[in-house]
Amino acid sequence: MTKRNVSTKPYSGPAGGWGSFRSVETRLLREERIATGNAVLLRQNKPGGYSCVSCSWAKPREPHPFEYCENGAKATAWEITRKRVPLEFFEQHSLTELLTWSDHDLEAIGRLLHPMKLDRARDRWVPVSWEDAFREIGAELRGMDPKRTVFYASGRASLETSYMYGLFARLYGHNNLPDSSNMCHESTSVALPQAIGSPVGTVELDDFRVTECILSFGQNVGTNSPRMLHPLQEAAKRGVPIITFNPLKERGWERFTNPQSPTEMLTGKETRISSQYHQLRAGGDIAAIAGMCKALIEADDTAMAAGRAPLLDHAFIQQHTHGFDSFAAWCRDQDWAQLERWSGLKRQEMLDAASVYGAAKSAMGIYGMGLTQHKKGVENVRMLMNLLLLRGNIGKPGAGVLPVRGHSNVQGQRTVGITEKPELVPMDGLAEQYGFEPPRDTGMNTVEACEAIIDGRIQAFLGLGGNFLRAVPETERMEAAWPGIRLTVQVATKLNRNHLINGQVAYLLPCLGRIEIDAQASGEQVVTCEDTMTHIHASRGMVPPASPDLLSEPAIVAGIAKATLPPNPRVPWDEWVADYARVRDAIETSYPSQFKDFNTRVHQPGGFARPLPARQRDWKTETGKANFLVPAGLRTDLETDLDDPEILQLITLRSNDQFNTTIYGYEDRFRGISGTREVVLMNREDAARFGLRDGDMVALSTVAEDNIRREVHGLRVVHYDIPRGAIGGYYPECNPLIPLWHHAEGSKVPAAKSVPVRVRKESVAMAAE
Ligand SMILES: Nc1nc2c(c(=O)[nH]1)N[C@H]1C(S)=C(S)[C@@H](COP(=O)(O)OP(=O)(O)OC[C@H]3O[C@@H](n4cnc5c(=O)[nH]c(N)nc54)[C@H](O)[C@@H]3O)O[C@H]1N2
Ligand SMILES: Nc1nc2c(c(=O)[nH]1)N[C@H]1C(S)=C(S)[C@@H](COP(=O)(O)OP(=O)(O)OC[C@H]3O[C@@H](n4cnc5c(=O)[nH]c(N)nc54)[C@H](O)[C@@H]3O)O[C@H]1N2
Ligand SMILES: [Mo]
Repeated sequence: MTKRNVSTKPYSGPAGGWGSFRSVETRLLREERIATGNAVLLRQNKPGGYSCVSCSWAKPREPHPFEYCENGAKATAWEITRKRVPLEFFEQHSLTELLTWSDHDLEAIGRLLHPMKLDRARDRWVPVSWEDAFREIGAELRGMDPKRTVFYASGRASLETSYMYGLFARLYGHNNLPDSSNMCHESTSVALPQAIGSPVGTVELDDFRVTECILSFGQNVGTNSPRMLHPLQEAAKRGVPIITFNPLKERGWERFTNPQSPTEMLTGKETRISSQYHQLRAGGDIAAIAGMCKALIEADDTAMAAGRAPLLDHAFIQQHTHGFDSFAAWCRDQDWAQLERWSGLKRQEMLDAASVYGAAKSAMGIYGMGLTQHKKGVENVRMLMNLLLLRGNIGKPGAGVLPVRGHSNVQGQRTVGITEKPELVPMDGLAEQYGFEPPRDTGMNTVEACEAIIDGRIQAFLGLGGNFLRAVPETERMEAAWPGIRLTVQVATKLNRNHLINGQVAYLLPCLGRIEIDAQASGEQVVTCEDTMTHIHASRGMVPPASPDLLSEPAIVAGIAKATLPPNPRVPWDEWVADYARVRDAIETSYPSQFKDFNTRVHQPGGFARPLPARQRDWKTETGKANFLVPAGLRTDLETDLDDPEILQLITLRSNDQFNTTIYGYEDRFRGISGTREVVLMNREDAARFGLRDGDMVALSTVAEDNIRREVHGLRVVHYDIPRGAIGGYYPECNPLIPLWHHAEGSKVPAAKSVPVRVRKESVAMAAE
């Protein structure tokens, strides 16, 4: 393990700029891929090229010369690295020893090359042939109760693989298909159908060109979807007001220098992104939006009474919505003192935001985990919809809702059946297409799967990518319960902590990554993914596979499925693996309206959009209208007692140098934190209150009444611009603090953005590193 220099100093540069350029080149160098890397990156997110394996941001019809960002480039370098993990590595290192390695060091050893089986007695991974692995996994699964098995998907696998995986689960006999979305935008998938009858965002890239106002809530653009900075910058240059609500000053929402513009790079010109930046309380969004709605509704009342032009879109409300009167009454009843208390904003700030929003003919609402990962994450999203509906901001140019999805195909996986909810899957169609009776009962989502694992009810866990144990809450109890599972199978590209903690019988199956050439019987294959704007794109691998021993994800899913299920001539696993276009035909048969002419349209530049009724103001809700939905109260975080000065609210964050549990390095450049992830970001006044200086070491412990001890030690205090009462720490290091039951009502997304904790000074000298 390398020694790192720790430094925590505010960063003055913009998002993008030279910092971004240097970062890309360093990473390619580190993965020994400078020449190939730069050539490969030129094909990223382009027609005929491959889709970035990082985030799910839209891929434009007419791409920029370099349609990639700093973090997309890091993800590419990480996948096409020249570093390899030979079998000797696993002879040299026991799994118990590897458990002491960091997340970064585990993945940094490079690409996994060979299928392996756990040798429990020797505490090591040992080689196994693909045939034996499939046969043995199949034999295990055949002896189990399908309802006691879990098939997890992480969000990166293609539409083709995901369709096959979901079908395999149902042919086998269960709907236990939790996915990373259960920890992410599930609050969106629950709230948007209630409000507008469509589960996904409605904004298109073209809307950025004409919008008159952009509202952003709880999303970190500079780190998590940097390519969105291009349309944001264009909008900002047009003078479009951008209003941001975030407890932290995230650099991407403040200012940006386009690293692809020679002029901007040479002159150091920055564009200011947000025209208003409101550092609200963590969990203050319902109150902040309620304040804006109240301001608009009351100003509209006054305007109407005086015979002036209204502020609300009454024609839209009349024709297209339901529940306006009770929502408006609720808003009028709110008290400014309470709104200020729960939002952490001044009344004037809410009025300022409302008046700019109220003057714009069109507006879009962008959001991320800052809304979804709260106890009231579903209400947060519904509240944003209420605000948009007041002015008819849906289904017209420049307007709409834009949840920024995470993994590059997480949205698409749901589209083709990765879900525990049978009502979202065309079960009758599948029954007819494949001649079987699919399970109709609701399966387990992520939190429910974790509960079942802790209770010892799960016999097998299959992971199609991801790092489940590291991503979920309640780390300690989950790690303790995991070996109680009989069979665990992980399909992965790189080694992670979940591969060190295994079931009694375990397999680690290495697969091709999306950037690699995938040659099958019919030739080189393309795969497809859906971006955050419901556009479906083809992706063609372009570098040779890390090893000839790797199989593609469709081949692995088919291999396990064939070894598990009785033969069914209607399910041509081998033909599908030989030619993925045949899988796309099958998808089109199952989802005829979504995937019409799939194999033809997939090569269209910019991809093709799935039909989305809400874009046409066609509301697939129970009322047949878009619904205003009154929240239960102003609070999002029911556990935190604001009056108890000892309790702080922990926000778990991503750094600029990670993709979820994949830790590329230790440079959170925009936040000025370097060389460590073991930190707590703390308001100076809070720190003083607890007698803590910058650099002091502390432990955090969760406040909960269930008598379970949850602690994280050895964190270094960093004085930071964060509202009083809130602290920031990194995910996944802080996941041991999150109780499993601390999740959003209605969606069960872990409430990772508001964990009530206490802080305690530790005596350890901080100079340890
Ligand atoms: N480079 C990179 N890209 C990624 C990822 C990655 O790890 N690295 N992860 C991918 C995935 S799977 C996802 S889901 C997305 C995640 O991308 P984001 O949705 O941006 O998620 P987070 O980084 O968790 O940060 C959420 C933001 O919410 C703010 N916030 C916290 N609490 C509140 C609150 O109560 N109210 C408001 N208004 N704001 C709040 C935080 O300060 C932070 O800026 O990014 C995807 N893209
Ligand atoms: N406290 C806290 N917890 C969180 C969050 C948070 O904000 N705070 N965010 C949540 C969110 S939004 C998400 S999406 C989850 C993420 O949870 P996951 O999706 O489970 O985790 P990742 O870290 O994205 O998975 C990384 C692993 O995927 C494997 N991998 C990479 N590429 C491929 C591929 O092409 N194929 C296959 N088969 N495997 C591949 C590699 O082995 C790598 O180690 O975490 C959630 N957990
Ligand atoms: Mo996510």
